[in-house]
Amino acid sequence: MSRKIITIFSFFVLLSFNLQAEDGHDLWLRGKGTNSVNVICSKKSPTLSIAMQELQQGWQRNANEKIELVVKSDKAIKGDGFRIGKNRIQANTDIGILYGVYELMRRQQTGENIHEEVCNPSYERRILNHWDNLDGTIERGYAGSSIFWRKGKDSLTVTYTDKQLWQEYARANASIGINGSVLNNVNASPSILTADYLKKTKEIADVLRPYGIRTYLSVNFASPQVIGGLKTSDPLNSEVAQWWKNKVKEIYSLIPDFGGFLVKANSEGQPGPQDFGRTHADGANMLADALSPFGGMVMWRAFIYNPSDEDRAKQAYSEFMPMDGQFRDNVIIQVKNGPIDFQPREPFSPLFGAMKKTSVMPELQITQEYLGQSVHLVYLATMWEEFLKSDTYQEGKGSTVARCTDGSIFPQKHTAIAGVSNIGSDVNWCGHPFAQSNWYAFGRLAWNNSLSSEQIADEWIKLTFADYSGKIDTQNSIFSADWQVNFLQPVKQMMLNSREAAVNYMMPLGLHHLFAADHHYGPGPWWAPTGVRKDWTSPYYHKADSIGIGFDRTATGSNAVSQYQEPLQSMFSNSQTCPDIYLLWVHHLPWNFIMKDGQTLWDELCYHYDKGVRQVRDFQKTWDQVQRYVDAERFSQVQIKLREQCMNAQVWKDACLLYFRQFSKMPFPNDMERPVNNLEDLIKKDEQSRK
Ligand code: GCV
Repeated sequence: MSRKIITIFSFFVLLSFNLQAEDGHDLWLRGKGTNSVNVICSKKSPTLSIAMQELQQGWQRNANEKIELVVKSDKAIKGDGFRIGKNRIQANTDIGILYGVYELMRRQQTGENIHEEVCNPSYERRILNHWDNLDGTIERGYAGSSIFWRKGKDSLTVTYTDKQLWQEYARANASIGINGSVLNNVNASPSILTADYLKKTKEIADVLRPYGIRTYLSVNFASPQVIGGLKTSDPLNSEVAQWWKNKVKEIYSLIPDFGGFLVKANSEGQPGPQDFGRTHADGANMLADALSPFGGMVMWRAFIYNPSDEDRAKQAYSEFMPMDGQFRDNVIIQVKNGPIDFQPREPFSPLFGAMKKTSVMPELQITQEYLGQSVHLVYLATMWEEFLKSDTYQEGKGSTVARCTDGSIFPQKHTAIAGVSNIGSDVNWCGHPFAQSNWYAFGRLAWNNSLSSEQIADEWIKLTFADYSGKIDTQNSIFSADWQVNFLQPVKQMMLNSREAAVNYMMPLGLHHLFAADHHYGPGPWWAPTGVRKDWTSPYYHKADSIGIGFDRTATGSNAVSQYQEPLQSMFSNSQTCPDIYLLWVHHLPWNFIMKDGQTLWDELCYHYDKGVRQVRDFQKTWDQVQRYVDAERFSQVQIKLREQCMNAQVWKDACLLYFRQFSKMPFPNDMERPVNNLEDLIKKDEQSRK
């Protein structure tokens, strides 16, 4: 190495060591104020005090500027929206003021223009669903244990540290507009409704309230029997209905602004109204009647499927469509974005836009259950943007999922959107430093469902990595051209490509659910142990055989396409017009099927897997090149995780291609990098890991 190179290298290493180590706990709220500000607010409340404090701690414009906070109703402002100007924030509610303050702070820190503007939320309720169990574990959680619950003798004790953490959590949520938290897993323990747990729930609710966050609980439909001592939980039984009424009254006496219940019923072994010969509508309406006098809501999940002959993708629509219009107006049906589950890619669930007389809300998954968990760098906003902008055609062209759920098309009494949280007790909350961007992006999209994933990534990178020392000429200032070109741009591009890369190396061209076992992490296209439900095995989904690959959901197969509105139905049904990204989700096609670009299906599949691995290798290079702009702690965390992601991507590619080649019997294209693993070893390793 030449002397000059060594000098340059040492300079950059030193620079990166000079950046203060960051553990990521401050999330996107690292910005510190540089000047004092004169805040004028005529009203007092805990929420307004927070708003004033945020301004005083974070003000980055001229010293001693005046800013007015005005709570005054204005017809142009909806719900908790606000009117923002350089020196004035007006809102109908106190929480609207707080949101306006966070918006102002964000704009100051990201260098975005501030002109007089009204900002209204797309959805009335913007909710995080925590799949936290009462023993502190988190179903599909990859960032430590629950911040709300723990096991052991002190499980119900509330400490100062607990409250401090809940407050930080509430602040982070409020800063991006999230206004609801479901505190426990949808696979709900009946104990959550016992007096002790309700008392603890009240303590949590008290901390979240000033930040505008309402508390919700997941409930177990069999609670009247399990903790109430009743003989049945039949929703049409008057004693059962009364039991729920009493329980709801008890909850509201502790938590006057309680949001309501989230229910997973008759799904994956959970109890529900069908156990008593009743319908989902019977169950949901009974709970809705108990909550209604207090303004509470029921979020009833449509995620239901049985090990029946009917294609799993069809079941939610088949079950729920006949009940459209039968639900009370304080029931909202919570529908996962995809008809099967939170797969790396699926078309949108056909229930969106189809249920016209029932409120429907999207459920997204922030925790990366099927997308590399807290190891893979996968920015999910591109996936959510694709979903929200999908045209359902239900009320003509332009009936996007976003417009079908946010009240623009159907006059829903309530509008809402939920995200399954990726938050845990890890210092950086989410495990992977970049997983924080998914929490951030969920909140931003819930507030404004027309934001682009690019804008959100831009904001997040600036807030998470830029320098807020107050000097605008530092290396990492957002105003530095060097920082913009050599850090912001490449890192943003990496984020924007990351979901497609994961789809490429995991399940391209519409493949789905190819995981080995219930861990939902590594590949297992072979995974089909005897005795396991068929719809929980991989071959059920890919259907690879000597002829071809893919799940036929056209009229010659399960006809799931019939659940979509025209022109989607026809477009999906024809393999020549079906978008490549959904091809094998809808069609079983021969290995030598000719794709739109003239390649055979087999070659195309190979190239996608190969590309996915190369994309992650490029992410590694990108990250190494930005070392001097990142503190050593976060830099090395991401670097280590990218290395693992790269090895995992290689395993995904090798496992899937080597397995499928047994059926295709076709050679790998010449210019594709060869597998480096062999299939028998991968299968053996997978089996051993489960012993
Ligand atoms: C909470 C998938 C997940 C389960 C989850 C379920 C659901 O099946 O693997 O862990 O259970 O979805 O959304 O209810």
